[in-house]
Amino acid sequence: MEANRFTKTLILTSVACLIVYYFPNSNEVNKFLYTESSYFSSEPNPSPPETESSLNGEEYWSTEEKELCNNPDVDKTWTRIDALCFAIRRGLELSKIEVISWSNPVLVVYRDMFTKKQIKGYSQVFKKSEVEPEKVFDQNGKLYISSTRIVNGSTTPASIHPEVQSIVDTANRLIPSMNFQYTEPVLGLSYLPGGHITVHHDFVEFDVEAPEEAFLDMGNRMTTFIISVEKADVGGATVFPSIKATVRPNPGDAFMWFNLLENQEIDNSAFHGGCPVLAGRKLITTIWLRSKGQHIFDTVEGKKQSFNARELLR
Ligand SMILES: O=C(O)CCC(=O)C(=O)O
Repeated sequence: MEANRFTKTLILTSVACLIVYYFPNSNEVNKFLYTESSYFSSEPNPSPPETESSLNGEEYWSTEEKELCNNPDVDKTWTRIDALCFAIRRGLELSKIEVISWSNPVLVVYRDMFTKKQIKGYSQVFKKSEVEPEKVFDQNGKLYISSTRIVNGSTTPASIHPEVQSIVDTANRLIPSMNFQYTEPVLGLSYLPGGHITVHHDFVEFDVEAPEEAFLDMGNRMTTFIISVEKADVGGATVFPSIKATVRPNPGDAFMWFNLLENQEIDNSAFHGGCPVLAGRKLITTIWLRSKGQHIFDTVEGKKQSFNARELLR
């Protein structure tokens, strides 16, 4: 019954999105308002783990968060009534954009933003990089390995790797309302089975994490932009508990959200986590866009309020 409903919804939304994606009016934002669902993904009904997991760090996941990751009855992202897909054509390039959440926080998925060549290029760069377990800050600003963040990472700076520069250039071109000039070095993260990052905020607590002056200079992590490079066979979604949404991107897709309010204070709705990978490997690359140089501040009111996804459709 549920499967039939899902199949019907998937077909309807896929057809709707395909119409919007492939027959857009020239240089116009095309909208299609769904009556039922507008989010679709190749994995909306992930299989729950077959055995009781013995995940290192499982105690940091609430039951609700774990269910959002793995239980299709709880994950209703694909039925969100306000979600919309858009097709925006800029020159000959078509952006396929799914707005999952308009505000509190903004959550937007960009389907097929990157070519297979770009994704393969990134994979090869990461393979050759020196990868180490990710660390977190303790209360005194010291880095340590924690079971809240079980993932291997490596920075892959665009200034060194033309393959990474190509990815940054594409994102900058296809999201004109965001400025990719002031970012942290592009970070690759590889999750093996058992890998995960518990729910957290990307906003940097300057006093605890004691960053260098250059870090402070660019402002805080306004936006997180994540590109899917490899998808896990089971698990490995990204959850947003405040809006009960789960993103399950395919390689070549990207997604983005705002960590700051319009007045640059922390947006407390932007908590998120990398769900446990249960089989296979997940590889993502993260770009943190800092608030310095962002033209978006020219168009918003700068109030103590969450951004609106409208700003990303300009
Ligand atoms: O792996 C994910 O899906 C999220 C990654 C993340 O939250 C982070 O790098 O801080």
